[in-house]
Amino acid sequence: MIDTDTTSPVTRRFRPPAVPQVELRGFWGQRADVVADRTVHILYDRCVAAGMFDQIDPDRTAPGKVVSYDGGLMTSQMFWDSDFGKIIELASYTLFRKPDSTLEAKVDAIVDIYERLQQPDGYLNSWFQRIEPGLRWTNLRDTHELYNAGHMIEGAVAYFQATGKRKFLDIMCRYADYIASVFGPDAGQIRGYDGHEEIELALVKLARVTGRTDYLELAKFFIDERGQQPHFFDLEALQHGRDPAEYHFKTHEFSQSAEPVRDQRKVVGHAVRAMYLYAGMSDIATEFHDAALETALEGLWADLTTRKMYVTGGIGPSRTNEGFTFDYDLPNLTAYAETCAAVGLVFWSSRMLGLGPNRVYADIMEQALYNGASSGLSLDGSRFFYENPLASRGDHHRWEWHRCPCCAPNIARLTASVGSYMYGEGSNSLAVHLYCDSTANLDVGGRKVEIVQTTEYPWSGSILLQVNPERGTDSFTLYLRVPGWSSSYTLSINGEPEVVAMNDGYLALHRDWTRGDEVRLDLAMDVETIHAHPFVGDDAGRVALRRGPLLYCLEGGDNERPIASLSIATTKGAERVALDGAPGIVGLRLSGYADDMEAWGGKLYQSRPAATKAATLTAVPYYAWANRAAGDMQVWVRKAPE
Ligand code: FUB
Ligand code: ZN
Repeated sequence: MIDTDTTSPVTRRFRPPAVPQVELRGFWGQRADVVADRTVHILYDRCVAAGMFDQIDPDRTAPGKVVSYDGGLMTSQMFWDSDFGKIIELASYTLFRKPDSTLEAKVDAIVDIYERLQQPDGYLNSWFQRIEPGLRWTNLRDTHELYNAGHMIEGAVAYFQATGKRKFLDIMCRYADYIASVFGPDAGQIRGYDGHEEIELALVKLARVTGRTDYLELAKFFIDERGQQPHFFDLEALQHGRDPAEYHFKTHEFSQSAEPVRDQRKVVGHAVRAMYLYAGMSDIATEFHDAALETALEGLWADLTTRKMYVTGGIGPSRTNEGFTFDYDLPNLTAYAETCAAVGLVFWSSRMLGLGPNRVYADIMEQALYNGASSGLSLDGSRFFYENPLASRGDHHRWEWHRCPCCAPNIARLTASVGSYMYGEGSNSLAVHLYCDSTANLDVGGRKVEIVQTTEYPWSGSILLQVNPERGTDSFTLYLRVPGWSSSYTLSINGEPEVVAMNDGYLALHRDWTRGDEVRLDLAMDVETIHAHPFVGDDAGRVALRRGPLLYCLEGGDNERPIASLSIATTKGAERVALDGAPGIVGLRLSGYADDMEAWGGKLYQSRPAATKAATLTAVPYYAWANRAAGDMQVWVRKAPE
């Protein structure tokens, strides 16, 4: 059952807690520490080195166009504001976790720069104020103007929540108010939207933190307008002297605007844009109880997760459009699977949980989070992947900086904010979506409840939750997710075994909770093999290894080479092992075969299969690959008959 709270200024279902409400320890605590100790400083320094401050600071000479155009009308320099927005958001989370006055002063200085840059009418965009003045709102299709605003709003909300400082939030409210005056259905307003979705979900965050429902209305306007005819981007091009037929990406599917969003059932175009749009749609469906949006989202979800998603939760196989192609097109070696796209899938799935606990969404959120998104950040927090292939010949390496630096701050801000994805707060219920050693201070319809999780998840499926209502005793429903990958589970409360009906993959525990109540959930966490749909040609005859939420892969450094010559015999007797050079990470050792290459010789073909010899295979979690010696890698491994 879905909770509603009619006393709230905006209609309420389940909402995520703010990041500072959840103190992470364990797996995500360690990752969040790496990001706080290292990544956030590295990213700030790289923004300095890339000359980004020269663009945003009105007291410096503007640098001109310094990043080359990448086809069409776009350069990543146009969205440097978004990089600052993401870095402020990231720094906010890390500052809350680890106060650092030097970092805080740096963020304050960026906020001061933006305050000086902001125009009297509220407009704020360093590209159109300093590099291409006079072109404000003339090419929403290509230039990321509202996308930049969205990321800066997200940064402002996070900074306010982490530090209590309002300055950036006020700046961004002024800008949002100005945007609301420019865009809308009335005469003299622009009836349009951005080519790169982002502002929609950001406005929902702004509405939730300020209680301003007009920001929700603006987000809904952008969603409702998308894909209407006559097409806004065609009208805009004509109005500003461009030929719509010369659009670089040829089709409005690229920006999910080929048809109105409520009619959409196929996931198309640029993957990150798609995820950000669906995330915004989910928020609006949650806030407005919009059944037509829900229907569209369910169709889009089915299309993505049954035909277009890698087993890692990576999405968007093609480099050409940074996005989707056709059904079951999931090549491994050439997978684009941009880090931001998997991060975006986490955003979308988490927001589907606003509609109520349902593991259909939480399972995919977890799959993308632990695998296709987390692979984007090195274990030491200093290097990044833009593309996340599922196989490598040893030539795919992490980079330190990219001329399109979107992925690095994206995976870093997600890593630092995992706490907010773990729970949903309802008016008379709490949902636990993800497990991790942690302490959360949550809100149940205005009442406070602390949840302490003690667990070694994801290495173990044993979870102890202590429930501590502030009132001493409180009555509400605690929803616990039982992941789809777990073949069985046991539940006990205060040591007494409990049998509770499962709805949509969640156990609904309704009772009078008393401070100190203990819930123990033990999830079976077996090593299993996954098979792909027969139409995924690359994966035919192959299996992927999974244990709990983690996908595994074989890396050259741990195995006989080349790993293409290896096959898995069985997962029976698979052992958990420590890995050289990856402390704290659980590897898997299992039995298999290696092709006998000496016996094969130099031939290219022969009329019988290669002879094989027994081999021991060692697998590493996919998120942790490419952190030790460079080498080849495969997620999908040939399966030998048992
Ligand atoms: O266009 C902004 C960001 O840069 C996109 O989200 C990424 O795909 C990259 O193109
Ligand atoms: Zn990216």
